[in-house]
Amino acid sequence: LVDLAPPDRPVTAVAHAQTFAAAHASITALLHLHQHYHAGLSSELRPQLEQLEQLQTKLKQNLVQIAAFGLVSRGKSAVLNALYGEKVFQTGPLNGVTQWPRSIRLPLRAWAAQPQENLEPIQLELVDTPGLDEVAGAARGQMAQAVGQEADLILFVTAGPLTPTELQALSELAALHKPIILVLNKQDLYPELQPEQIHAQFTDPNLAHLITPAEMVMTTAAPAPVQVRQQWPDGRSLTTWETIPANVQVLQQKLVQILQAEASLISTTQALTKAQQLEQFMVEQIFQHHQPQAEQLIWQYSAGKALGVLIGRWLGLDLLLGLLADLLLVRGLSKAYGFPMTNLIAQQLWPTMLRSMGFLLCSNLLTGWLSDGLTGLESMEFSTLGNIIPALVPMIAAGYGAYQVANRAQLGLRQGGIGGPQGTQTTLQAIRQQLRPSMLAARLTSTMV
Ligand SMILES: Nc1nc2c(ncn2[C@@H]2O[C@H](COP(=O)(O)OP(=O)(O)O)[C@@H](O)[C@H]2O)c(=O)[nH]1
Ligand SMILES: [Mg+2]
Repeated sequence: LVDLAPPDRPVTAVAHAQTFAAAHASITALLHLHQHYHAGLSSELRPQLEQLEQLQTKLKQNLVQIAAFGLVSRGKSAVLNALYGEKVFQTGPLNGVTQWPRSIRLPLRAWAAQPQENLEPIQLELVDTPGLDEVAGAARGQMAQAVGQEADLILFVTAGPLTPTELQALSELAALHKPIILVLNKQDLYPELQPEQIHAQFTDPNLAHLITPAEMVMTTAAPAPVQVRQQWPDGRSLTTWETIPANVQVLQQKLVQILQAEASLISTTQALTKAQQLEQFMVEQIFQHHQPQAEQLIWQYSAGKALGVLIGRWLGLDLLLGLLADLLLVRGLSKAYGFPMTNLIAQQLWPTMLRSMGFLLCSNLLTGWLSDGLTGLESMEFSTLGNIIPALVPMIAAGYGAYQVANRAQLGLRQGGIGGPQGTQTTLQAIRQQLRPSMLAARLTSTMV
């Protein structure tokens, strides 16, 4: 099992690295499973496999993606520039300055307040996006969805009170279960605006729960120059333009504080959840593809088992032959679907196997009782019945038992990739144990359905 820091110990650099590594191992195992066992379906599964590979790379690099969202001209590009410390993204008062998503990377250490401050070895990627109202309708929705899906943390940049479009966009983003920081930019133009005022605008309870005033930060990313008139004692006056300094320090420190405590938790939770979705989709495709073959197999083995049991009864080997047939059926299904029969699946399968044997045993008792009753009747028709019924009952029991075993085996194989000690489910559970109630990531899982 993954050995992660217990919740009461402070999250250290080691714990972050371990968390990233555990999630990386989980996704690598998943990729390996599909590349090894489903090579024949690789073209059908290519898009999902590629996305898994991207997740794998991201986790290997301890990468956290921070994307700026918002309507046009709220200062998304300006906020990211100020955070980066250099003008890397184009800004401007006109619509359409930022045409498509762009990004830049920096280490979290670049944000150390003092050189001796020991920040986590985490890579940040700042992603700039066009305004949500900037690109044409459908394309906008898709682009926002795509970037939103990938980002680990969202900076939603606004200026002044929120518009209905912004509230709508925020609700949609909240449904993605991502941490959102609401950046109240252009503080120089709206000095009176308070986070509580913005929070009062939320009518969506999900949103109000996800973004509290603590997740709102005021910034002045690119203050407009103001005209200053200097009056000299002798009556002369001089008018100059002055620019107050940009201020994104509070936002930067807020991000540092969140990332120091929970960068790996935020990132890996989202990566593993995404991996599970991809896995479920792929398994569905694989099962559909192999379904006809598997159904044929189940019929063959059930019929074979019924026949074997009938013959076995004379030798007193029917239970043994029944069990053997069930085992062969399970092995056949595992091969047909291309999923390995793991110990875990086998363990989960045993009760059904035993029940299948139980059916045979009961059918033997019932047959004995029936043939005793029927041989008492002397007439011709009844003696034929007396031969057929005792033979039919165990055959039906054999077939039914095999059918149940097949069903249980299919269920186990379906969940095989996700389960197990290195499975995404196990790793996610271990990671969630590290969450403390005060964390942003804890709030995300609690809203998850
Ligand atoms: N007064 C003021 N203007 C800002 C501030 N931040 C950005 N701007 C200006 O708003 C305009 C739009 O900024 P930009 O970053 O391009 O917005 P984007 O479309 O959201 O990326 C630019 O002219 C910026 O100079 C701010 O804090 N105060
Ligand atoms: Mg921009």
